[in-house]
Amino acid sequence: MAIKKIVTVPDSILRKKSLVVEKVDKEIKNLMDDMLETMYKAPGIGLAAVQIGIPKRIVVIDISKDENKKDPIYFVNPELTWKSKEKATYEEGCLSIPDQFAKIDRPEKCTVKFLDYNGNTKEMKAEGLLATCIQHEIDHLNGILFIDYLSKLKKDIIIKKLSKNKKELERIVV
Ligand code: GNR
Ligand code: NI
Repeated sequence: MAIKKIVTVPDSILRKKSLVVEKVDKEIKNLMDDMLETMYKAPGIGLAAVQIGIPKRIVVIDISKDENKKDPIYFVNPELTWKSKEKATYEEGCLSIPDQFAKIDRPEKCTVKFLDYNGNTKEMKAEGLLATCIQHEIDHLNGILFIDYLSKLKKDIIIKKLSKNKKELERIVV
C-alpha cells in the first residue's frame, strides 16, 4: 500500500470524465487500497481515483467517526439510480480544494448501484452525510466540483486563491 499525492484545483485532470472500469482485478484492488490509505492519511471521508491522478470510476468512502472502528466502502462504476426530491444542506470540503468550505444543497437520500471490492454488483440506499458524500464523489467522476454549485463570483475567488497559493509554493520550491 502507498500514500499518493492529491491533485488540487486548478489542475485540469479534475475536469476529466473518468473511465468505466471493465474488471475489478488485482491492479484495481491495489489502487483501491492506495486510495483508502491516502484518504485516511489526508484525512478525508471520501476520495475519487481522479484525485490521485487516475481518471477511473472508483470511489472510497468511510464516514465512521471512531478511528478504531474503520468502516470503508468501495464503489466501482457507481451510478445513482434514485434521488429524493427533498434536499439536505451540508458544509462541504474537498481534498482537491484545500481549506475551502461551503454549504451545498443536494438530494437528502439516494440509491447507488456499483461493483464492490470483489467485483460483485450491489445496490445501497443512503441518507445524511453518506448520501452527500456519495454524490460529491460521483460528481468527481464526471469532472464536477462542489464549487461549481456556487455563484460565479464565489467560485472565481476560490480558484484565484488556490492558483495564487500554488504559484507561491512553486516559487519557494524553485
Ligand atoms: O473529506 C471530505 N469531506 C466532505 C465533507 C462534506 C461533503 C463531502 C466531503 S468529501 C471530502 C473528501 C473529498 O474531497 N472527496 O472527494
Ligand atoms: Ni472532493
